[in-house]
Amino acid sequence: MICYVGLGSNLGERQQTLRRAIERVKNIPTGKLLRVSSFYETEPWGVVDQPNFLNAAIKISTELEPLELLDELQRIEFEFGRVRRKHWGARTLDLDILLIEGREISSERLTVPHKFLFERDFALIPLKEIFPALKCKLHGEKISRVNGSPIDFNFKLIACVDKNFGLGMNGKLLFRIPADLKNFRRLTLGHTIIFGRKTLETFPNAQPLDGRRNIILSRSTKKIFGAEVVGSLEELFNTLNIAEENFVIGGSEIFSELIPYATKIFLTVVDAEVQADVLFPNVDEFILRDVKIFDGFEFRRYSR
Ligand code: A4P
Ligand code: MG
Repeated sequence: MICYVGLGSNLGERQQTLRRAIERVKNIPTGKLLRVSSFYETEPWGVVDQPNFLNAAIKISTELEPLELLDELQRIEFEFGRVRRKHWGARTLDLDILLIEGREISSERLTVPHKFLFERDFALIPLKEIFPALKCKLHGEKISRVNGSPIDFNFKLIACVDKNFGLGMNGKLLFRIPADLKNFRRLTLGHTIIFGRKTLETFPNAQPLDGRRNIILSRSTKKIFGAEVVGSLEELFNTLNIAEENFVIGGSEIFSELIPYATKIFLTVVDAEVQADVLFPNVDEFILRDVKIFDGFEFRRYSR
């Protein structure tokens, strides 16, 4: 099922809490993070003598039943130090199930759509950002978009695949097409490129690429001359600049980690079917905006 979850925090390091909670949702059994909203600074609704909230919304898919999902979300709230005290009171992390596609639920533990969803702009505005077809009217609550969501890094994914979105085989790329390599260089030169250690091995002499800020996302912290090494997405977010162009260039694991936060995808699709052991992740959450057809391949550009 497809589900929209609202996040709120008004105690502690709110931005870090939301970012980590969003990452944590990836570990829900069968859970997949599909899309993430901006972060919004909002005035408290209901009980007003408490600090401002930071609110956001995410879209996820899961094979769990709604109540099992609620259990998982409450477990995450608990891990983040949430203590249930005052109703509508201050909290480090609140996760509410806002909507489930095609489902309405009214039981003791769970009401879906969330019972106050259509009364609260702090939930509607982030939700509408990732679910533009939602019909709702707003109430003029004081809400401002603030930087801090991982989507603010404007990650651009760039790859060359075959017709079946095959990306690589035995640690190697499937294709080396001069026009594609030239396009890759043109797009990324002067900007930041983010990649995994196995992708480094595919570069000439396994060396970082010139003329770009090279950032390697890797569990091993072994130093690489000419590149920065970060050990986690949180560390990556803390070193990146939102004003920069941040290109994600592979491999498949890094694409999968960052695609929920990406705003654009540049794909060179080669008109061939080749055996592959790693695939580019599903692009269904993106809209194909532009296709340029050449002899034997095409350049595709997707965005949200
Ligand atoms: N529950 C029923 N339906 C749902 C659902 N769709 N999603 C039950 C999640 N939980 C649901 O929630 C109480 C019980 O609601 C849960 O045990 C679950 O079985 P809770 O999180 O323990 O208590 P709560 O959060 O204090 O109550 P509630 O009614 O969930 O409050 P809300 O609606 O979460 O409101 N102002 C701003 N600007 N931003 C905010 O994020 N949040 C609140 C809390 C108040 N004011 C706010 C914000
Ligand atoms: Mg709640």
